[in-house]
Parts: sequence; structure tokens; C-alpha cells
Amino acid sequence: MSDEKKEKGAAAKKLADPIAASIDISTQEMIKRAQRLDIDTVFDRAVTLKPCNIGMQGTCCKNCAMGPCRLPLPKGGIEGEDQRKGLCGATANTIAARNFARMVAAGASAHSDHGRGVAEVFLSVARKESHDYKIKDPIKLLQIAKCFDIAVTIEEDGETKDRDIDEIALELAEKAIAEWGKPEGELTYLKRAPEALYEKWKKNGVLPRNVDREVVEIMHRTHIGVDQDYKNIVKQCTRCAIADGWGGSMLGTDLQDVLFGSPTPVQSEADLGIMKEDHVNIILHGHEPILSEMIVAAAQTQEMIDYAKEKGAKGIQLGGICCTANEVLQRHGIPPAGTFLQQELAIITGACDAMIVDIQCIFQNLANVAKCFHTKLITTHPIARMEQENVLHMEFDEHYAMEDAKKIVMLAIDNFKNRGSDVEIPRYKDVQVAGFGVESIKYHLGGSFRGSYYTLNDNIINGRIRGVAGVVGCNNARTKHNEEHIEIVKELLKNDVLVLTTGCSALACSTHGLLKPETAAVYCGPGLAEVCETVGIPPVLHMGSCVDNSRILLAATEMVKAGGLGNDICDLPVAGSAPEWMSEKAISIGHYFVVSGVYTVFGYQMPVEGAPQFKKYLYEEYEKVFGGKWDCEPDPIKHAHKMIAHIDKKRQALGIDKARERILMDMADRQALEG
Ligand code: SF4
Ligand code: MSK
Repeated sequence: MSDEKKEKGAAAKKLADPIAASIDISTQEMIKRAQRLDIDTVFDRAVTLKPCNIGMQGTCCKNCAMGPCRLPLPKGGIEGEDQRKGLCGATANTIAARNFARMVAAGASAHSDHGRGVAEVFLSVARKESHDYKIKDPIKLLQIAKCFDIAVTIEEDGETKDRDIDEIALELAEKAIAEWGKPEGELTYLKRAPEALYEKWKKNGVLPRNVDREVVEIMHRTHIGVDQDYKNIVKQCTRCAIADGWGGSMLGTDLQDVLFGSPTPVQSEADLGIMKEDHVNIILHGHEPILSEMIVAAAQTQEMIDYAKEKGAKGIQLGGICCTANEVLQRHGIPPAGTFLQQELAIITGACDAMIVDIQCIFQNLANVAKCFHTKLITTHPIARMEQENVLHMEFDEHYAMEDAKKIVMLAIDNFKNRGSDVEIPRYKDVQVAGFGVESIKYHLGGSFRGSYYTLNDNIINGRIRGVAGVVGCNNARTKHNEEHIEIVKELLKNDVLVLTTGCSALACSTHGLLKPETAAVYCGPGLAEVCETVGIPPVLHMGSCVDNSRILLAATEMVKAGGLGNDICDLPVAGSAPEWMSEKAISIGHYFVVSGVYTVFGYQMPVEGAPQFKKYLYEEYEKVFGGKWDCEPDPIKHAHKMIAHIDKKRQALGIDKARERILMDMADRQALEG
């Protein structure tokens, strides 16, 4: 192509407005740099490629080759009987429910297959086949063993003796792995839910049998000509989503904690500014910590540090993207470089010597961006490879974990010398405290003496804390990057709502300085600020990655157990939110929160608008069955206030609404006196 043509092409190319695309200055700077270098990013592609309106409504079916059958909602809605149907007669409700179900199945599969991968490594460690991993949290191992009815003591000659931990680990590993495909019974972890919730699931016939079966059944039931009742399809979504949240994800989180250590609060930094010009920068991106744990260990060996220095660098800087970022942050304080939408931008700095990816949320376009720089893009997982030639595939084998990890780190170090001179790392980063597990919240808010969620509940009952919100999930290039996460969280804090966060939402909060104790004085209402300042915690608690949403379920269960706030999760003054959701995993997470009793609001449009009856079922009627329901609100302030209204509704039902009025009056009076 001639230069003139190229210029015309570039001029005609629609580009994103960096200021409109993101609230992060670092992101804006890197979008501008990419545009200067004529490298397209997701932000530009979102301007040129518009979403399909019918797909967005959830009413496009391509489940057989007679379709795709597309059933958009007519302008002005439906009057009288809904006559829309596909070639086979499938109604808009059936089609939308089937599409929704397949999203739940895909999301549950992604989490659960991740969990299975961890369980397999745990089994190989228990069998002493992998020597580079050790059991780092034996206390958690014993706790989980109890859930599986594994004896931790034995009787010998009338004496009770502790069993060998390795023996318990092996029994646990074998039992845990069976959860994916056992032929009968129900998932073992279901009994960890509050009794009232378990009984509700049982009464409604949605107790999952094993993880894999629930996914397979969704795929079967949504095949042409099988389940044609949207309510019955949603019932299977429920069973599958529970299998994710209270099964595959929860097992994944627990076994990761056993193998890699349960998180405790650590201080770190966040944003693209964590990358260092004079260091070898290795970016870890994806989800499973199996590999990233080893890379962290390898990069911290003196051997690798010396090797980096030999090659002219001052050291090795690791940084994370997406949920791998959360995993290595919560256990090692490795700083995140960014969220889902910043993955291309980390390479655009020109300072990324290697990006190591495993599974989920990895843009295929990374390969095209990496081609413009010296960056080595390395895929490591057998199920997630890239077709582009410049991508290296170095399959990771847990049996040779440290050896493989060192090879990868050395490759990054060797690549340091190939870095061009045109490096531009944004200067921005913020400080954070991350890594609150269920146990550390117990410690910080309950004290080691009480060892329960008593203090948290007490502060909710006395009104200082209005309620608790889980704000989680992705970024979506159809919305302004990070804006909704941050506005919603700030509005919740202002109204005395304690926030628990995971996934990319947690990374957004860390980038915007919301994960530090000092945040309380700046953004919180007086009640929440007082509690956080007394206890010394941030008002937004980082609880890990996407699979770690299971920690939020268990935190809610602990609140029920601590007493005073009803006897089921649906009684608690809590709400959930995924402001900028985009992945199928988010739909599975949303659904398991809903059917665990949580009012859950999504920010970006849900694929239900084309099927009003199906939508009404999820948004209104489902609450009567499970106590939780779906909702969607794109405006961040309205979104937060919907959550707050729900929290207040629950406070009123518990009879604790007056306490809050009293406490705030007391505080205002006190402040007036102090003034
Ligand atoms: Fe159309 Fe029915 Fe085939 Fe779907 S399953 S594509 S609605 S004919
Ligand atoms: S990484 S699923 S963009 S949260 Fe878990 Fe982030 Fe969503 Fe991927």
C-alpha cells in the first residue's frame, strides 16, 4: 500500500477518545500512545465494531442450522399475544432462557475447570508426584477435611492419635476430585450454606449432583427440541450456578489456599506505573495461580536476580493483569499492572519483556500488539493456545514446576536487551492493602478472642455499618473503563456500606486508592469511617479473584452464623453488583449469588430485554423462591441507591432500621459538640 493510501486509511479509521474511554490517566496516556504508533486497541475496536442489537436482547438463536433465528422486540413492545417464534417454534422466552443457560454453563465451566486443575495439582502433591509445591496451610486442609467427613484422628490401643497430614491430604484430594464427576449423591460443600438455604435448594429440587453433570445437562436441555419451558431452563441454570459457586469455585479457592497459603492483608501498589524502566518486567496474566505461584518463586531466587543483573537490569519486576494479578497480590504482594482492559496497554509501554498467559480473559489481539514490540508473549496452558506465529508456547507441567518457571523467567531476562529505546511507562500508581480472606475478616472485625463475625454484625445492628455489598466483575469496552466500579463503590461508602470486592473490580479499586485504611476518612459516611478507623481496615476489602467470589458466599454465611441478622443469607442487609460485567463467568456468578439469596445488580445491559416474561421471572418472581433477584442499572449512582434501598428494606425487616437513625443522630450531635 502506498504511503498516501496508508495515511488516508489512518485518517478514515475511527479512533477512541481516550478521555471518554477510561477514567484512568495511565490508561488514557497509553491509548494515546497506541494511536500515535498506529496500533489498535480494544478501545478503538469498540468505536468501529458495534454490538448486534438482537444479540444484546438475548433473542438470537443459532442452536441449529435452520437458524440463526432472530426475534427482536418490536419497537413499542408487544401488544397482545407474543407471536414471535423461530423456525422450530421456539419462543423469545425459550431462546433468551437457553442463551442465558449456555452462559451459565460456560461461566461455571471456566471456574470449575480452573478448580479441577488446582485439584489435580493437589492430588499430584498429595501423591508426592510434584515436589515443587508444598502444603502451605495445613490448618485449612484440616478444616476442609472436616467438610468431607475425613477423620483427622485415629484410635489406637484405646488412645486417640492425630493422623499423618500427608495421609489426610491424599484422602481429601481423592474425595475433592470426585466432586466433578461422582455418580451419585450431591455436592459435599452444599452443607456449608446456612441450613435454611440448603433446605430451600432441596425443596426446590436444585441441589447439584456433581459439577460436570450440571453443565452437561444445560447443554443437553438447550439443544434444539428439548427443554421448552423457560422456567424449567432457569431451574437447571440454578443447579449449575450453585455447582459453580458452592462447588467448583469454592473447591478451587480452598485448595489454592491449602497449596499456596490463605491470604492475609499485604501492602502493595497498583496501576501501569508499577512497571520499571531499569528492571526486567514480567507480566502475569490469566487466572490459575498454579503457574504464577512458581514464577513468583523463581523470580525471587538469587540465581534469577543475579542473572537479570548480569544482563544489565537492576532486578525483576513482576506485575499482574486480571485475576492472576489478584492471586499473586493476595498471597505475595505482587502489584497489579491493570485490569482486563489494560492488558494490551501493558505491552504498549514498550517495557514488557514477557507476558505470560494461561487461561481466560486473554485477548487474541495481544499477539498483534506484541509483534510491534520486543515483548515475548508466552502461552502456557494446553487448552489455551494462540494461532499467531510470534506467540511462544511453553507448556507448563506441574511435575517440573520450578524448572519450567525458571526457563520462562530466563527467557524474559534474555529479552531485556532487545527492548527498544522508545519506552513510556505511565507514572501513575497507588498504594493498597489487599488480601482479606474469610478468616482475616474474622480476625480484624471479630478479634482473635471472639473468632467470629460478631463485631461486624454488631456494627450492622447498631447502625454504624448500614450493610455489606459485594462489588465484583469485569471491565467492558462498551462502558467507560473503571468509571462505574469507582462511582458505585464511592457512593456505597458514602452511605456507610462496607464493600467486599474481587476480580477486575478489585483491581479498579486498588488503582483508584480505595483499598487503603486512609480511604475511610475521605470517602465513608461517619458510621463506617468510625468502624474502619477503629479497627484499622480499608472500607473496601479485597477478597481475591473471580473464583474467590466463593469467599463472599462464606463471609455471608459467617454473618448468618454470628447471629442477630436472620437465619439465611436472604435476610442479611447485603447486595451484590457487577458494574462493568462482560464475561459468561459473570452471569454464572450473578446467578449463584441470586439463588443464594442476594439482590444482584448488573451495570451493563443483560441479554434479557428481548424476552419480557423471562426478564420478569428473573427480575421479580425469582425473589419469591430464593430470596435474591436480578436487576440491571447502568447509571452508577442509581445503581448504588438500588442496592442501598434493598439493604434498608432488609434492615427494616430485621427491625434494626431505627438503630441506624439513632446512631447517626448521636454522631451528628457529637460532631456538633466537637465543632
Ligand atoms: Fe431457529 Fe429453533 Fe434452530 Fe433456534 S433451534 S436456530 S429457534 S430453528
Ligand atoms: S479477570 S472474568 S475480566 S473480573 Fe477474572 Fe476480570 Fe472478569 Fe476476567
